[in-house]
Amino acid sequence: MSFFEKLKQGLQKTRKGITERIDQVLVSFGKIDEELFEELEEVLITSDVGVETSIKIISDLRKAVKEKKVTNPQNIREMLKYELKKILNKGENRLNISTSPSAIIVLGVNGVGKTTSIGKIASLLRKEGKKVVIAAADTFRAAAIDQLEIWANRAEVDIIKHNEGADPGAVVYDAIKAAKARNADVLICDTAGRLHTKKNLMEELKKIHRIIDRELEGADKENLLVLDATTGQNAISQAKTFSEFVNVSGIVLTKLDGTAKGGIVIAIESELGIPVKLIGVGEKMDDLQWFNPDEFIDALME
Ligand SMILES: Nc1nc2c(ncn2[C@@H]2O[C@H](COP(=O)(O)OP(=O)(O)O)[C@@H](O)[C@H]2O)c(=O)[nH]1
Ligand SMILES: [Mg+2]
Repeated sequence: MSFFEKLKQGLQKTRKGITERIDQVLVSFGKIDEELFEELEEVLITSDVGVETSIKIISDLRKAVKEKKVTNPQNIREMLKYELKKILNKGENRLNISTSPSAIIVLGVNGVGKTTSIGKIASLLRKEGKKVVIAAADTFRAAAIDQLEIWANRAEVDIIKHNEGADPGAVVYDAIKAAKARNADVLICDTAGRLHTKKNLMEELKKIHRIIDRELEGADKENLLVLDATTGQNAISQAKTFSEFVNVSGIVLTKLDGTAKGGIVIAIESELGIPVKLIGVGEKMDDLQWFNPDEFIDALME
């Protein structure tokens, strides 16, 4: 199956939730009037696009329809696609990891898909010819280390681990040493999603950053926050919380295959101003894809 077909399949629920409903609206109107715009706006809002963003998209659409003197509702489809692409094409969606080594720190609450995404990212990067080292810095549970090791083996990359309960900073320190010694291109750090308190968690993340900044001075660094698309607006508030403590450089949005409200991608980009860099559309190794806004909208609305 091609990359694009896979994306389309992964977005099947959202295609039903957004695209089919948009098409139903468009066929049910004989002419373009205010009510049509309102119904389109409602489809977007109820698909987690976010209220403000939905209003902005429809307002731009309304202007474009007026300017171009469009009268047939069927012509709105392409125009709406254009508006959706426009709102998504604002940030840099590619990872900034051009130095060797560079570092990727993966953050997020428990269960969103950090560990599995790390395996998938490692595999994507390895296939691009990069040498990857993974740091098992979620030392909170032994199972987390074992799980990461399984994914590292699947991705055929190296992993540096300590025992359960070890200092995550020490794991990262050792992993940096290993990355340098092995001439690795990218170091990817797993982190704990839950500690005894939020304060502990944030202190630990800051410590990991300090070690990377000191030991990998001048290296490119990505702080990828993993969010679960099925949690909707809750994902937005998680992003806001993490952003208070660390500078999140990109989002990995997982489980898009599990929601009809994939509009959350648009809300994240426009409300948070943080670019989505990868999207997850399933549990298998090749189910995590680089996020390309134009392809995403094409797959959603083709
Ligand atoms: N359907 C689906 N499941 C996913 C996706 N990404 C992760 N998962 C599942 O989410 C669960 C939690 O993932 P895990 O990486 O352990 O989360 P962590 O606690 O953040 O490290 C696992 O069962 C994953 O297979 C995705 O894109 N789609
Ligand atoms: Mg984990």
